[in-house]
Amino acid sequence: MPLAEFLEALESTATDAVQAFNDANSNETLETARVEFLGAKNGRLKTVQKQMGTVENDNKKTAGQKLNETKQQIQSAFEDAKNRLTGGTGVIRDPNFDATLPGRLFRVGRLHPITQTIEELKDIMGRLGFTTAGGPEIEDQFHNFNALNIPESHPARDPLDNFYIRVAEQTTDSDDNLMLLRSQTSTVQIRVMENTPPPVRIISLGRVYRPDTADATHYPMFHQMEGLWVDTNVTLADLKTVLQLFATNYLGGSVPVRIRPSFFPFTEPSVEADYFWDGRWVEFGGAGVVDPNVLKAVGYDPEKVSGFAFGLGVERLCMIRHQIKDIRDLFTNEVRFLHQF
Ligand code: FA5
Repeated sequence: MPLAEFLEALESTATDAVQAFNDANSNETLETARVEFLGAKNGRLKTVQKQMGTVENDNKKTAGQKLNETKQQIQSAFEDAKNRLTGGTGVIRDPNFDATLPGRLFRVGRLHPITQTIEELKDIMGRLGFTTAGGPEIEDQFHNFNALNIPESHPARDPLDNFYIRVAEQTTDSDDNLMLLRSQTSTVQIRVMENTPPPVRIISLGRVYRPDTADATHYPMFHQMEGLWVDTNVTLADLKTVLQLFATNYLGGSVPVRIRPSFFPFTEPSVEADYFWDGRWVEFGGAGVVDPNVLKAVGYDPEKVSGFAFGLGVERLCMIRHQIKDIRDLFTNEVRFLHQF
């Protein structure tokens, strides 16, 4: 092919390409032009390029230079068109899109109210210096009972009050070895203290399981927030301060907190914590000063350190905040209910 003809073919390809890219006004027209001119197989530029082999050897250098210039010219016309259409964002705007129209709500998925509550509790307790710890939901009896000072004969171990399970690896039929779905997050206190020397200041949020009949305030699976603070000289007064700060942060304002005597095998003294809300006292959970036997079970010296622990029902906290009257509403997964949060 004579050089002049080759250069002319390049020239007209460039003119048509620039025109097509300038005219492109949508994703589709830009893509069509790209394939027509820059397509790797049958694009017009490629077709002209293939003819370079037929240009006389003496003219090949000139032909090559012009080919490169043309390539760059077409490529940059393409880039310009793309930037023009995407406003530099890489996303091509619909030419029919009218940014001046009023916005309409687009419903996307959202976090379950319990998940939202958990995130908020972590945030509040994090600001009070508590880090988050975790533990397994399938527990052994040592962590769910023994280490928590709950003796073999204690009614809390009753099969009617626990979901015992036999796991595959278990070789013996002895009930002593049965695992269980943890009935309280207090198990995590033990796991943390076993692995961490004092001081510890943790919370643990997770699911617990009890064969309770479902009613407006009970469900067989629910969540607890466990708290544990062990250090030199931590007292019941610190517990009350933390519960009070928590209540103020979670419920807002000055929510009265009271503690009543109670009993848990792993705390001494033990208390029940109530908050005054909506004209009545509402129970949030149990708490107390960690029993010296528990500290001993994890290798802590009760002469040197002391601490408090608490376990609050997350569903109850969530229900109070959002005025949910029935805990079962949280688990039926009715979309119209969930969309309110
Ligand atoms: C405990 O589970 C103790 N582990 C709490 C504790 C921790 C005491 C650390 C001392 C030191 P209790 O069984 O009371 O305590 O449960 C605590 C809270 O869980 C209750 O106050 C309630 O808010 C919630 N809860 C208990 N059972 C259910 C249920 N079936 N459904 C929903 N929430 C429940």
